Amino acid sequence: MLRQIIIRAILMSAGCSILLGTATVSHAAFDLTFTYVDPEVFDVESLELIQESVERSELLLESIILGYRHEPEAEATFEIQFESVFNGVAAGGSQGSVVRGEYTMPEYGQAGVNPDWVVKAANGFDLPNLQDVNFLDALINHEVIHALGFGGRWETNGAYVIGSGEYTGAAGLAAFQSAYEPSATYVPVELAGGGGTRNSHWDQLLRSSTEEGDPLNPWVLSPLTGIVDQRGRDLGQTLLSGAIDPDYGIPYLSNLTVQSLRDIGYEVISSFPLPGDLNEDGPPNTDDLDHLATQIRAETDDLFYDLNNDESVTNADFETLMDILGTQPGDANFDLWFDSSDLVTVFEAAEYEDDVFQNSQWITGDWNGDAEFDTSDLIYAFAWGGYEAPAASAVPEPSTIKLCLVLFTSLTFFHRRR
Ligand SMILES: [Ca+2]
Ligand SMILES: [Ca+2]
Ligand SMILES: [Ca+2]
Ligand SMILES: [Ca+2]
Ligand SMILES: [Zn+2]
Repeated sequence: MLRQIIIRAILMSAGCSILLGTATVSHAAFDLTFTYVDPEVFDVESLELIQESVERSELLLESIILGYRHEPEAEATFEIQFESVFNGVAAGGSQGSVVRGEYTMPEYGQAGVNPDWVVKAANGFDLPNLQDVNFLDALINHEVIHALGFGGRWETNGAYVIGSGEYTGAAGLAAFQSAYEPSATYVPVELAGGGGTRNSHWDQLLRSSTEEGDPLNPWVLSPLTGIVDQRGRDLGQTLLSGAIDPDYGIPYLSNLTVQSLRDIGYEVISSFPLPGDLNEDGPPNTDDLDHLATQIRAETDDLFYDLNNDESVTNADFETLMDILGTQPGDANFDLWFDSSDLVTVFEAAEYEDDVFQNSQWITGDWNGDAEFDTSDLIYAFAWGGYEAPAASAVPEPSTIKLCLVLFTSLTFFHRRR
């Protein structure tokens, strides 16, 4: 499934040379498999939340990891056993040992969450203003990355000396230099906290630890280190720091973490996120158009979203993202082609001129980014001139406009009949 998405992303970049590197084309898929050891321990709601998070985690990591480094072209699989844990909120680690070229890699991994924390984590830990934030995703992504060997396999692969606090794996260090500190000679590693925390996370101020914080009153302290990346994000807030700090927002997956997986034997994408993956969930797709539209409506000043480099985030960037994805207005089913199947898709979704405020996405007919599906989307899509024409060669023609009018009439009829 994911493989198809990646291949599609690569194919559609063919007409647009600024996009995905051609190096990814030849790689076989990396397949992460999850098995559930004790699903009966979780209640129905928790198990569902876990399975949804695990699916998103799989999508993310299969987008990032391309294979094993010693044979990057070969099909590769890795099994993660998911289970309940009762010591702390969540846990994960790698098991067994297999030599692949110059790397000593785990045979399989384990990841788990505490059944008592699943629903709470998925609802912003019940913190004010954070109920909409799914921290279960962060917990599971964190533990799944440990399951792959992050932290636990650093020393056996020559990337870290226990107790040093200095990560020196070449790929991780290069990513740290490029995103955070150009002159760094190591990446700072956590030395506070218990045995499961120290020596296996990027550094932060571990405010709940006896060494760096106050276990009795951690919340008044800051976890931040002052080391920030180009986007102003602190090292202490990465997904792979030693503690989750929900009052400081959603932890972010740093390219540092992704590239560090190279140092323990994984072939990964050249940089995270992939071009067009603006919601940073792994694959570039129409969810990213919806995400960018939300940012444009909110008038963000985060230039991460300034895709056309004009120092502002506007509808012009939305058009640039369509180019990056190889799509065009009207292509609801994201097969890079606007035709009657797209119109069937959106009218089946039945959000055309409905009364629900800002409920529509690209896949349900909002092609101009105002979160509604109405006549302006159809006009925009047909005026683009790409009906039954590939995005790259879309040229408005009189016949298209005529077709537009005919279709528009029939669509209105369709709508009324519903
Ligand atoms: Ca995405
Ligand atoms: Ca812009
Ligand atoms: Ca289509
Ligand atoms: Ca719209
Ligand atoms: Zn951890």
